[in-house]
Amino acid sequence: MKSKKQGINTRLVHAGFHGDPTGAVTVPIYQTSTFAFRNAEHGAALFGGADDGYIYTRLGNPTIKALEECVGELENGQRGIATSSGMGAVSIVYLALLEKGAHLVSTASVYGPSRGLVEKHLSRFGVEATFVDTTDPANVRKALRPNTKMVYIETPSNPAMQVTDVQAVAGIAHAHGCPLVVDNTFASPYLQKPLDLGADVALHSVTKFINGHADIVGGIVVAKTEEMDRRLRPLMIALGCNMDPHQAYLVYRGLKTLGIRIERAQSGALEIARWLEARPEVDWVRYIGLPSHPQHELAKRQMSGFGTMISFELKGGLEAGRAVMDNVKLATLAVSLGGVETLIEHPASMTHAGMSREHRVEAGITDGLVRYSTGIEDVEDLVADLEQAFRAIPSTVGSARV
Ligand code: LCS
Repeated sequence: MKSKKQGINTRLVHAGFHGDPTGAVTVPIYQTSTFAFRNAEHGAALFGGADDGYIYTRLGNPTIKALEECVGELENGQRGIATSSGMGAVSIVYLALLEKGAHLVSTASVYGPSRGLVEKHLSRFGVEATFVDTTDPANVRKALRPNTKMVYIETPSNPAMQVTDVQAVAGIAHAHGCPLVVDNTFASPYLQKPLDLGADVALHSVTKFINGHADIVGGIVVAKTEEMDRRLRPLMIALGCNMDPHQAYLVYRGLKTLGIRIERAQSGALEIARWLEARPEVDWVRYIGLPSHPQHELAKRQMSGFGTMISFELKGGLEAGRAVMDNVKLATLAVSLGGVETLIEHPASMTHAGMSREHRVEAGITDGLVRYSTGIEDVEDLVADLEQAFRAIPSTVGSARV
């Protein structure tokens, strides 16, 4: 009984698993590279598509398929296409939907390497890109060119926390005859369903919320239609950026608790964001659940919650931010996000260091921006941790800006 009408937490626990011949109650790890054919005719039938069984793990595997079906169902799309990393998912989409001489329009505050892949690598094949502030959909319309083949947005964006109106941008992209791709990593399918809002493709770094336990790197792409799936899936197979069965098992296991993890962490995030906003040392806080966030109303309409990510800047700028990052004891100073453990990092010198300063500033990533990924620890402990770290801000930095 696994209908799409079931609640999201029911689907998180059950979707993708259809039983196992051994009676296992969840999907086992089919740790095998290849699958035996019953005879030569069977092998030929599998390759010819007359039999949809398994051939070779790069092409498909029962453990990976369980995860792909589950995420596909959560996103209300086709079965997902699981990849070795989130960048694998981004690569598939770019390579499938762009061609020599093509142009794409993308969010300026996109994850740094998603921009780098176009500017440093695809540019060698004549691909051009325009990065704009997609919080104003009119900027997308203005950036379109006759050779624009794809609109790619990240919402909420990493780490500027800018929210883009998916429905409005989908309308603009479709009127131009090109697909809209949404990096849904920061929201997860629990909080936002881009395909329901008009996007053609949703993708994730499953390293983050979907897995949620900071123990694997992975990605997934979900197409809205069969036709789009037929454009994308062959790229995963050809590039060889498939997920591994053990990796898929861990992600599928982590995914079951996505709802309870997000509900808990986002209630903590709201408290921490309010606490930060009230502190005299803080210059600004960007949490989409705060009414002060410029796209708070839009986020309320297109998401079912505000998530767990907070960006803030201290009045003492980078120097003060460093003091906090060096003195937190419960939050861990590390990149990545979306796990059960709270992480803190400095995008300008870490995750987004590969971007030029000009591009970072354009994307809202100021030198002093600190990113905080709220975990599921007790919020009183997280606040106490920040409070003691704030005491380490040298009084000499005062309100000086770096
Ligand atoms: N998309 C977004 C929005 C991301 O935040 C990341 C990784 C990726 C794609 C790529 O996924 P990966 O290949 O790493 O699985 N973001 C990271 C971050 O903010 N810190 O470390 C990685």
